[in-house]
Amino acid sequence: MRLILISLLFSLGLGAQQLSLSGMYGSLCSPNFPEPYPRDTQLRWNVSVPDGFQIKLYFSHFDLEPSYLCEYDYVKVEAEGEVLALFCGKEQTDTEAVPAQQALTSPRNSLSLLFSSDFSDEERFSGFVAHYSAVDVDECSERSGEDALCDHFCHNYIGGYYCSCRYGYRLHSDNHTCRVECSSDVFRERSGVLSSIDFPAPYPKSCECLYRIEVEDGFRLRLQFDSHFDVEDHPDVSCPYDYIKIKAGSAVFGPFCGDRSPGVIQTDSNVASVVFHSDSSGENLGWRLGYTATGSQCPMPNTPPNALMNPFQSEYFFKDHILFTCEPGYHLLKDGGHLDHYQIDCRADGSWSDRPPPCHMVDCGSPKMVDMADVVFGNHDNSTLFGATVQYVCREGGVQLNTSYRCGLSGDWVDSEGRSTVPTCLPTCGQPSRPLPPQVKRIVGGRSAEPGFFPWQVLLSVEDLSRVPEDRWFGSGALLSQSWVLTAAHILRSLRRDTSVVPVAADHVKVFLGLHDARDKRRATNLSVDRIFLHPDFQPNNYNNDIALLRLSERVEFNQLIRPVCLPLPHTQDDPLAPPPNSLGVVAGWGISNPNASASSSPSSTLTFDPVSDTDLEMTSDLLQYVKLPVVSQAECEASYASRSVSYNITDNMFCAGFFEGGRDTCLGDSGGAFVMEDEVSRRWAVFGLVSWGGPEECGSLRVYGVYTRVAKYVEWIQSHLHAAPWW
Ligand SMILES: [Ca+2]
Ligand SMILES: [Ca+2]
Ligand SMILES: [Ca+2]
Repeated sequence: MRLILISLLFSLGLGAQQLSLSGMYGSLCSPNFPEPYPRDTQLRWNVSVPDGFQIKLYFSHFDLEPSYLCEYDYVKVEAEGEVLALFCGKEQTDTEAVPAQQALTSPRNSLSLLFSSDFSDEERFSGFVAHYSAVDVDECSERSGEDALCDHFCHNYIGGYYCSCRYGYRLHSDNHTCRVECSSDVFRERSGVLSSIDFPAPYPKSCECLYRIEVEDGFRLRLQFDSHFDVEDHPDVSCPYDYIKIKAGSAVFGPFCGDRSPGVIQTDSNVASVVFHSDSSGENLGWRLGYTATGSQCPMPNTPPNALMNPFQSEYFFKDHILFTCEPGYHLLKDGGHLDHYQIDCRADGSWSDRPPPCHMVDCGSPKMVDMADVVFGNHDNSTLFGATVQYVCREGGVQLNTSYRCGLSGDWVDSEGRSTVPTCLPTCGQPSRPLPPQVKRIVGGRSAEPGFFPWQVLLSVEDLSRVPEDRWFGSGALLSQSWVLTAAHILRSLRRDTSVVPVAADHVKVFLGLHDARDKRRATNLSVDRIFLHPDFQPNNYNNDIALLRLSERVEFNQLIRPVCLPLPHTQDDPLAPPPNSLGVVAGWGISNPNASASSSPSSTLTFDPVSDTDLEMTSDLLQYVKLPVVSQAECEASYASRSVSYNITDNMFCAGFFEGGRDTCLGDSGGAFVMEDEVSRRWAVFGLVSWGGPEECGSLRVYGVYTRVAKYVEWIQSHLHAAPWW
């Protein structure tokens, strides 16, 4: 426009002289000022300032020839081809304008001022003086809304402006748009939500977002868009500005834009990518979608009879599993073994990992055999299946703690309290298979026993290799259980010159059970010894605490000739000492004695019941003998020995038995053998004493009583070794 005007002016022969002004400020005035301006003059000032500024122009003096519509002389201010102002005269009229205090502002950084005078002046006119300066453009307030120069924040400064973005956004290289990093990590959960940034606030411009969803193989992704959907579109062209596009496997969905939600998209893939593109303009609210992953469906499995499924569902999909168990009394049979539970899994291809195994009724199998017991089945068919019952019946009149067992849920035979420990048949103690004749009173010289009278009687053969020459002797003991034998400590002590108490080696002791005729030991049961327990307080000088236990290396089977003896009740402090004076007990033995040998075999040289050495073994009888003896009062016992020598010490741990008048039978019996008494009510025999010592005169002399270890005082010690001791 300006070019056109200039060319027009030139075409009119009015070509104006041109001046350029480019300072940040300046002034200009009419030619010859303050003298009157010349006639027929056109002068143009082209004023420019740097980019980012406008020009402010005002007049400090103005006096031009007035004319109608300023046809004669005038000042015209133009910019960008437009006339900003046309001034003439000196005073404002209807047809003439003067600048007065008015300031003009250029739209941009340049303007031009044209001064024109015609051929005449009616008076003298002094002209004008104008001033200009560069002023800043506030670009930020200049445009707003969709036309705003900046996407988010606009910052004005003198000579320019710049843009910045909200937190989380980056300024695009156009220095105007704010964009955001919208490509995220991969979504791997089986469900999730994706949306455009800031949804439901307008999404950022210039976005190129990529979202990836990847779930395990075997799942299919299903996407559902919110009904609120707003992506910039175009009425005629398909999504030219902004769009969302989804790829899943080989399928592509979209592009989508506009305000209609795409709704549900079911894919056939476990992987999908969602692309969102936005251009550099527009304010649209965006989109949101939720996704879920569903696995292949597995068919409903057949439930085997008596089986239970957990969880029970109407449908099963990939990754679901079922735990199979059985109803009570059944268990799963799998590959020949029994299982409590079995799990099958729904696989990616919609098949089950395995078939459910069948449930079989629990079978407890054959009940465990128990020593001395027979198993009696509760059913005619000897069933060992769940619910079947068995009873253990002890042979040989043994006593049992638990008898009835049932095949339980777990496949074990259990008792009424659910325990699966097998019963123990405790042999009844102290019951000879053949009763002693009741009329036995005073027996001179003892009497031969019959087999089965004293089934607890054992013969001990002991070797002591610690001595040179080696020593060997015999002793007796009493069987307490299938594994334990009670005897006197002095039988099992290694014979040393000092007073130390050390047992002989266990493998140098032999035990003969069920022996009747000492000459025929082959018919007896011969067992070895596993361990020897001498009483810890045994005193070899006075035979105090003369008691010991043997543990057999294997359990002995009870029969007519081998049975245990009972123990008396434990002695407590307030009880009178047992057995009471004058009560009668029985001692059995083969009558092995050798008074001569005792002198060299023990520090307590006068004790006649010392173990007897093999070299000059002497037995009074081949067959087992027995004798009935009265218990002597403790006072008489102590007095009888005190009358002989102060060296004899009768303690409470000992008692005496025998007759005042003596007699060979009173010391019949072997060292360590049992002094037994029968309970009148239960008719059982218990061991009250162990043959310990006697003397110093020959056995059978006047007022020489046998001295016995008082077993009742050691019951607790015995019990600490035998956990199920046989009680009277
Ligand atoms: Ca004029
Ligand atoms: Ca500015
Ligand atoms: Ca857009």
